[in-house]
Amino acid sequence: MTLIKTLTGALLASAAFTSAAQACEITLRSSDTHPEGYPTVAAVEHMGELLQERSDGRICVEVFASAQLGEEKDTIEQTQLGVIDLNRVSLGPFNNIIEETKVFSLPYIFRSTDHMHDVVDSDIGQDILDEFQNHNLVGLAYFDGGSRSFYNSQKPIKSIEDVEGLKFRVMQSDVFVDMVDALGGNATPMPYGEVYSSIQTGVIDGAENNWPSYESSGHYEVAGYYTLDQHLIVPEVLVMSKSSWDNLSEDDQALVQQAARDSMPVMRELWAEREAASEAQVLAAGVEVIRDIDKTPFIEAMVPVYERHVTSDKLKDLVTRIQAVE
Ligand code: GTR
Repeated sequence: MTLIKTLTGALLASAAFTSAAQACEITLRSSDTHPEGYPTVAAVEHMGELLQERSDGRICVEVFASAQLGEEKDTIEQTQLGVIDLNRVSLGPFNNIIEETKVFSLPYIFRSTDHMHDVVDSDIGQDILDEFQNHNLVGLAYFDGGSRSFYNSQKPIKSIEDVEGLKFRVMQSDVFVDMVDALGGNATPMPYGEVYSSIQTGVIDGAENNWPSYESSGHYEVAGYYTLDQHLIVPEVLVMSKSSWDNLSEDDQALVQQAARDSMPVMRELWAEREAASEAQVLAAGVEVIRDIDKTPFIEAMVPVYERHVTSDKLKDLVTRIQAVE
């Protein structure tokens, strides 16, 4: 009897699942380099739930976590081509494709996370999102990426002099290569997924990232010195393929846009929780964290990076507008 009940229950459950799955007329495939449970992944899943509910089950989102669809640079190309519908990525890998995104990737451009939020929530944020349209993409929403700091396997970095000669992986953007060079280190651009083994085998000495990525990638296991110089606060974005967007009716486009926007406050909350949890986990593992570093020499060293990358009037104007946000 119990077995029959269980079997019937299982059959009913699978029938319900099948009909729910069948109800999705449109399934948007979404890429993320982070694992299940990471705030960006959870935020896009939340967006999918909102979308499914508001479209009476017609539009669904399927998130492929843990770089199942590829590393960020490749998935951006695939999204431009319409092979991937949605992509949650850092702005960094867009720098070499969409010039205007550089202004949000400049070291020390944001004074704090609050400043970054105020800027991305303003018309400046919208102006940058609008630029994606010229590159076969639609910019939907901003997510948090915390502040990024250096970690390495060799020694505690206590001053700018300690950076000299260290080899750091950076995201694939010329801004970040120049940033590390300006600090006296050697920069190696490489995909995120190769960093762990590259540190382990000594190809590089370290990398730079925020607490949640440092923790979830396991980089802290191979690079146990983390210096909170906080050189970057790079917002992350959720973008959609322009061709997938164009396949939607105007009403459905509005639903997608609104659900993406509504996932932002949820993401911010999840981010704050995860930052604290990741820090606690990494500290418990015995990582040496250098907190009281003098950032002034780091900030001063960035002048040539700004000179090299902020050349057009358009970028200069964007930088002035960002700095003017209180
Ligand atoms: C993470 C970010 C990812 C990716 C990664 C990296 O903080 O969330 O999108 O850009 O850093 O360093 O490649």
